[in-house]
Amino acid sequence: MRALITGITGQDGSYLADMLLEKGYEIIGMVRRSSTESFERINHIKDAITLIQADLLDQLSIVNLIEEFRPAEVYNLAAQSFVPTSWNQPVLTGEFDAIGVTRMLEAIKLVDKKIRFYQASSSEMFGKVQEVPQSETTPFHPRSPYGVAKVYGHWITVNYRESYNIHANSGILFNHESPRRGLEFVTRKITHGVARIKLGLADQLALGNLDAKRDWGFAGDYVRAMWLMLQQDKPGDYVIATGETHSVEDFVKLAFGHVDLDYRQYVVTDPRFVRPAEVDLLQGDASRARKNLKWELTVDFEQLVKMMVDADLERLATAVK
Ligand code: NAP
Ligand code: G4F
Repeated sequence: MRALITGITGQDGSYLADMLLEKGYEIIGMVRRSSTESFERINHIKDAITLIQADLLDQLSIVNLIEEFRPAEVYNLAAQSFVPTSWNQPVLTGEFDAIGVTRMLEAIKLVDKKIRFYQASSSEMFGKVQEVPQSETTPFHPRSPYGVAKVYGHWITVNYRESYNIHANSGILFNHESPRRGLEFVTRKITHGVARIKLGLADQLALGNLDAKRDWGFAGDYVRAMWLMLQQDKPGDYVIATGETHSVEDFVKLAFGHVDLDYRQYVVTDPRFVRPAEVDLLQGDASRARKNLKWELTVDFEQLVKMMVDADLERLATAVK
């Protein structure tokens, strides 16, 4: 089996590549051209995969890639994935996260409609939530240009499934984290900040809205759900979530507590990190995935927080030695 992963240098792309390699897949990773290569998350598997330059902004590069390698499965994980950037770069975010999906689907339609497709949709599409918990039938109300672009990406995936009979799947994934999470996302910002404070490298952590609530899971569990969707006879849409919700403050408290620190002495709020429109509460209902995909979690919230703090402590302690 050959799989193409866009966004292979990202958090999810790297975990998915790890998992597919273990299953015996041949992996083609799509990377965009950069003056300096940043393959930190896939350095350990670089010799076992094939990296090819192409860009979500460039239709022909995607067609050529799919034509040359003819993958059986395509996982479209590449995106401008940071919500605050989407207010500063709304047009670019739309190009990547909305029209980019159409470019991927057009390439599949042109080359071979039997290629199975996974689209990385997001719980940000629920935004100002219309019900709690959110499931596949909950109406969308996105609150950022990122969320709006992802709604487009979701519906174009559904549309190509219905119009051309493509095995096109939309995974509506709630927040998922890991030691490989980007440093600007709140979980990693917190665990990295805790490690720096514990090691005496910093004395403060500036955050935005501590009241926002998220349904946080472990990325390693979520990439398994992506693969499971593509192994089903019928394509579909699936919410992937833990079903639990916790505030940013809960995360902070647990992360500082894990290294015996009282967060109230270190955390300050900074209006720079407060968003023009917030998603106050996310909590997913993954019943469909549990029933149809037999998908299950292996890491709970507390284990996730501790895993991330421990990983940052170890990384920083080694770096300062
Ligand atoms: P991430 O760590 O930010 O990775 C994003 C990836 O997209 C990187 O490999 C990046 O490449 C690539 N990329 C960006 N623009 C590109 C372009 N124009 N052409 C080619 N590649 C491009 O994101 P993630 O957390 O792994 O998330 C993966 C996907 O799931 C994203 O679509 C995200 O929106 C979605 N999602 C994530 C979550 C979550 O909680 N993590 C939840 C729901 C949905 P560079 O290395 O070159 O920057
Ligand atoms: O970690 P975040 O930046 O993630 P956000 O906005 O929920 O988006 C992530 O999850 C989505 C799935 O729901 C993905 F689609 C998306 O690609 C991305 O992976 O922020 C989480 C919460 C927000 O409510 C934010 O306002 O944390 C709050 N927050 C508080 N202080 C902060 C901060 N967020 C960041 N990034 N930095 C802060 O200092």
